Amino acid sequence: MKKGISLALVGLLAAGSLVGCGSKPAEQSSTGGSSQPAPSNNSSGGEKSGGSSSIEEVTIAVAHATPDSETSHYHAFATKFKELVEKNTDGKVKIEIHPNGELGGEREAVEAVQIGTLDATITSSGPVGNFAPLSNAFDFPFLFRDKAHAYKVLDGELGAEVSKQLESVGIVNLAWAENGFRNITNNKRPIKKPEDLQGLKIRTMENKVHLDSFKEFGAAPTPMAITEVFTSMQQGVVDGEENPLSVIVPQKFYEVQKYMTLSGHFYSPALFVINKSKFDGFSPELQKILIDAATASRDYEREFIANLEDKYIQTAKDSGMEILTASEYDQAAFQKASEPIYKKYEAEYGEFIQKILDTK
Ligand code: EAX
Repeated sequence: MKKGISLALVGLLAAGSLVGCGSKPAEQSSTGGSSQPAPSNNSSGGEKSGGSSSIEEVTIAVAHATPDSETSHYHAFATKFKELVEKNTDGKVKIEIHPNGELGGEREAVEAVQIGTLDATITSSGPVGNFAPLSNAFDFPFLFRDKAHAYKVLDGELGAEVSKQLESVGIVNLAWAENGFRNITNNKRPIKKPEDLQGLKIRTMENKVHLDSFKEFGAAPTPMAITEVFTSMQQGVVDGEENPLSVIVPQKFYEVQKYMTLSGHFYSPALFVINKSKFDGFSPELQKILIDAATASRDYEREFIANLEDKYIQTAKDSGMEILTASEYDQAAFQKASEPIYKKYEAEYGEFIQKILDTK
């Protein structure tokens, strides 16, 4: 456990319950910024500890910028979280979901959580580096070997270190959820090697590592909030974008994109963040229920995406997209083109990235 994590958190995680800390005044934070809440030992997202009579009546607004359709991963997370929290508090705590980016894009939502005008949001790690720079260390090209590697890193000490940095700026990360391995789509041509991106206007998230990576690949990257992407592609403002299948298909990008390469060039984590002073103001018992529900929703959402992978691809195919699979594109060429990114950020992220690579 990294030194510096608050003793309260050690107690919370070790005891696997806040009851032991029940005597602690609610205003004390019971989280030291760990992103790895004690994994709930049951799928119900943690048991009600000692009944809900002592739970405060409160409504928590949760926003996300993805559709509220039945194949939308963040909506799956949010509805599972709502189900668990409302069940485990006997309805005393209400979760109000705001989908479809109705409260703005992801960077705006994280900013709103930070200043407290929004309680919580599910976001990709994309814009998070603007609040906790260390988060950008997760956004490097071809960094994670596979999802198991990503989960081990995110749910362990390295994820906790980034969450601790987030907490220092007023944002508590209750869980590292999943966005997924990102793929390139565009309207001009099949993308087999970096040269095929030459001159293409590719939308990226507001993330300096992603921007620099697509510059290195030869594209003309354009940072943009997800809420603008569909119309920007429809109007030709950008030629393409890159996203996991869990975004491309529910957002119906296949209606305005012809080509997709299953490049998996970045693994994109997601986070479920809540305003720190709001969270610290909750009773220890409610904090435990929220942490357990977030952990269970994280596991549920990861499985949800895995179960839909083939269906996402089939939907894109049936909608007329021309798809290049991972074995049909030149991954080695893209990895070679990524080397200057690692050199450029060696001083800032080199040590942390080595810890990620060393995580087996
Ligand atoms: O988090 O902005 C993006 O491309 C994200 O992948 C999307 O909003 C889901």
